[in-house]
Amino acid sequence: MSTIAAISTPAGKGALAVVRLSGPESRNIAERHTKPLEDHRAIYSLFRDGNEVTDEVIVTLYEAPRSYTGEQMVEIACHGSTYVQQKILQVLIADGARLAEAGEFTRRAFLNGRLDLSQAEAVADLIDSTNAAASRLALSQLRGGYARKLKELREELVELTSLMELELDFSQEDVEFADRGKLHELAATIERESGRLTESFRLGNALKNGLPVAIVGKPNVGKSTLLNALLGDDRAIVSDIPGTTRDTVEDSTVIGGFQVRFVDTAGLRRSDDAIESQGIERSLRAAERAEVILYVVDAEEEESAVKQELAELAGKVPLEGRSVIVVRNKADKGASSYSEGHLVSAKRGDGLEELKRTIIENVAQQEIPDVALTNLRHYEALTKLHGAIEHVIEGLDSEVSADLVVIDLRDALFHIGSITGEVTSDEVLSSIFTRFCIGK
Ligand SMILES: Nc1nc2c(ncn2[C@@H]2O[C@H](COP(=O)(O)OP(=O)(O)OP(=O)(O)O)[C@@H](O)[C@H]2O)c(=O)[nH]1
Ligand SMILES: [Mg+2]
Repeated sequence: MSTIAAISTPAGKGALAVVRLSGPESRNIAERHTKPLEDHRAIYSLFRDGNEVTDEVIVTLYEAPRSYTGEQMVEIACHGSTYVQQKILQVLIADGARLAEAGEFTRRAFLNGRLDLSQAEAVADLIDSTNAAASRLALSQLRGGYARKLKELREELVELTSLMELELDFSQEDVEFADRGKLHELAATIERESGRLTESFRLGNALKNGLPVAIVGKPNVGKSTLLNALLGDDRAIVSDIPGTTRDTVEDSTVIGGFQVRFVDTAGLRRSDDAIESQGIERSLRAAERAEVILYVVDAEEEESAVKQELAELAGKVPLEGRSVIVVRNKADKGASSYSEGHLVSAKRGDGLEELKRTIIENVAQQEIPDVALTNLRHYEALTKLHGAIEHVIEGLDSEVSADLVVIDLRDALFHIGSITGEVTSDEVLSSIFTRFCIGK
């Protein structure tokens, strides 16, 4: 195994920087330039390159396996000038260390069993997190709450599979080992738990990647003006020509501690223009993907007209499970007697604070769970697992022969193994670890 080195702090100048080494030669390479090191001790030392002193540093040795990667590691905290950082790194590389690839430290931690794959991914999420909720979820995933849940699920699956296989082995002798009632119960538990996890993805995803909010409505009602006002930024083009926005425009902001991802869309109308029609198609798809739909109308519009528009929308986009908020814009010009929805003036900024509060109301009211699915790869695997276990239950119900049921169970086991990394191809591993920056 080679010894790798990298600067683990952000690129550029800082008060301090950390250069890390991992691999069997870490200590030897470092000690050529510093005082003798002691395990798990921070040692003050000069860092020398031959006779020349490069910097005063604090060096910590971590003997295997008690280190982040599970290998022998050395961390050198130096002063953060770009010259000093680079110089130390160069000296270590001249001595036989190799420059680490992106995510290689964490990849080694995974390969040495220090982290499972879902925890390694949580490290990347934690580094990426920009709000309190996302960081809390990533930390909980890293600390293993989620891994424990998966392990339980896996154990239940293994138990069920082995019971079924036992039955298979003795099928000639006409004995039933586990009664079908018990098998059924176990399968139902797995189905319930995997279902609960996949359901947690909606909230988990909203917390991590931002709550998706689509702004839709007829042309010229002020959707783009509303987007800009909510973002506090001139993001989308506004004009009094209906049909200004042709493509979806996306940007996010933080509201009350939650990341919110707004998508402004092309105004909904019948159009003969091919490009505009495509834009409208995209609007509908954005609405489908959103958790919250802001349906914008003119404040002067009458109740019956608004109701009709909402009915049309419901005909094109399945609305159950999403909240639809009617936003009555241009209140500065006057308003009809219709009393529902939010009266705002995107242009003047009236009513926006209340609207923002309503947008995050749903997420804000939900308790942030300790275990929630935030990762699309896991979501897909768990959805497949859930499908397989539903098959198993059907099989048990209809007294299908045990060997067919076992095939579905093996399938389910494969999917859960792909999340934690027990059965994962090199390709998947590479795509996961290249998300990291060098030095992680
Ligand atoms: N008086 C008033 N005018 C507004 C308000 N909001 C938007 N407008 C005006 O309405 C016109 C259309 O605004 P846009 O934001 O481009 O409307 P849109 O819904 O994005 O239109 P499309 O992209 O064509 O679908 C512009 O002239 C805006 O200045 C408002 O609150 N009050
Ligand atoms: Mg627009």
